[in-house]
Amino acid sequence: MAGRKSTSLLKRAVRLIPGGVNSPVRAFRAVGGKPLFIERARGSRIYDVDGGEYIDYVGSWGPMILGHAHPVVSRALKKAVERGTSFGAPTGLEVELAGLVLRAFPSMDMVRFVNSGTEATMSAIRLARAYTGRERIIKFEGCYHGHADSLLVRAGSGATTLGVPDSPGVPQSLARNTYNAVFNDLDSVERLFKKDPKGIACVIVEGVPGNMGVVPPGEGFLRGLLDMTHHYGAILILDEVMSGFRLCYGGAQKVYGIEPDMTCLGKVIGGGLPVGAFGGRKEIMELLAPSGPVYQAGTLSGNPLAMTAGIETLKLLRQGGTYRDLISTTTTLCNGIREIAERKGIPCQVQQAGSMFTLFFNEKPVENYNDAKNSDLKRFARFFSRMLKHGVYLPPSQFEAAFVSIAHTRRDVARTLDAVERSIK
Ligand code: HOZ
Repeated sequence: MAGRKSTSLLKRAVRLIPGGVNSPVRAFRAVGGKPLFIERARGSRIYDVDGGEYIDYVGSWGPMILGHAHPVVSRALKKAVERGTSFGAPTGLEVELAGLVLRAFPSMDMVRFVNSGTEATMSAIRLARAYTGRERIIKFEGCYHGHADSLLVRAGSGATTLGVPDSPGVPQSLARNTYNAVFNDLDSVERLFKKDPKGIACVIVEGVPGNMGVVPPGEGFLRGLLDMTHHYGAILILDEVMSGFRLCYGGAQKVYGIEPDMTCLGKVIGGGLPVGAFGGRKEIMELLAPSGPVYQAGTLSGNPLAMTAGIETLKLLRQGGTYRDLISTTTTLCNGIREIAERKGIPCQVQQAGSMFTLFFNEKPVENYNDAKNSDLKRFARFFSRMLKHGVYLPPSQFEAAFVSIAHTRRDVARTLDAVERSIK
């Protein structure tokens, strides 16, 4: 619950910043109550300005896979700060992180770093359009790929949370170039390709959607999508900004055994600093300026702090046993929640993908956006508030993923399950 200091900061913030926040979902509008203003975080815990301590399952919306303020990352960052925070010129750090990323994702021959997932998807689509000479794109209802104009059409995450999946301000002329298909439904994709077989540049899809809550792809869906996309001469862009290092070291493409033409990354590869990346086959990537004519640039792209945090994070993640433990902690938590809900007769689905999960208050498994929207949102809001009261900080929306880190201990899981026991009604 927001205390005195959070409440007073919010009062000031709303006068200075729209809605008092710099990204909408964190304003708690979907769950009621007031947002907590955070002062610091360490390991699995965050602490608000009123001294409240919470077990954190937001993890800055994904990046904090090592837990907050991991000592190895913090030490490296302190040293990097002393050497200068941005040069606007190439560094060895960019080459090192590029090497790590490309080794983890063999489908990518080359990669470019940007500052956010939004920049990554927006730039990947520009490249796909240039490569194919086509204009239209296919995305999936409820998938969210950042807030570039063409992608705010039936978008998930905050856009759905706030009831604006089609944002005002997006020109009709642009929105018309974005087709929406139904996730987990290849027929819905084929209908679009048949309607416009030579006009579609690319299909963009989240590796495992987390922005309508966690909705894993069904058996053969991603493989079928890749084959169909190629059949019609288009490009498949796998948006692994969220799923990238959350399922395993190598993302959804490794788990589901596909080689997309292009991949977008973010979150974990920046170790908690602002980073995005897009990459793919050489012949596509070499169209990018200055190798080729497709323009894309950024003053702070590849800056040494973000690169340092990313390098240290990936090096720690690649150590043997890390994912086994992380996923086992997540599975224990998800099984525990299921067991409590079942015992109490509460209809809910706990959907897990690696170290991401969502608890949907829904009678049946959630396979697409419509299913997700049919969840009991009021019950979710009540559950969220009770969990917060019991010291557990969950994403403040049904249409988001919760994230577990390697800093979450068995004791954290036990305390979280105790909070679930008291909160789920
Ligand atoms: N849209 C992001 C989550 N999928 C971030 C939300 C926020 O920071 O408010």
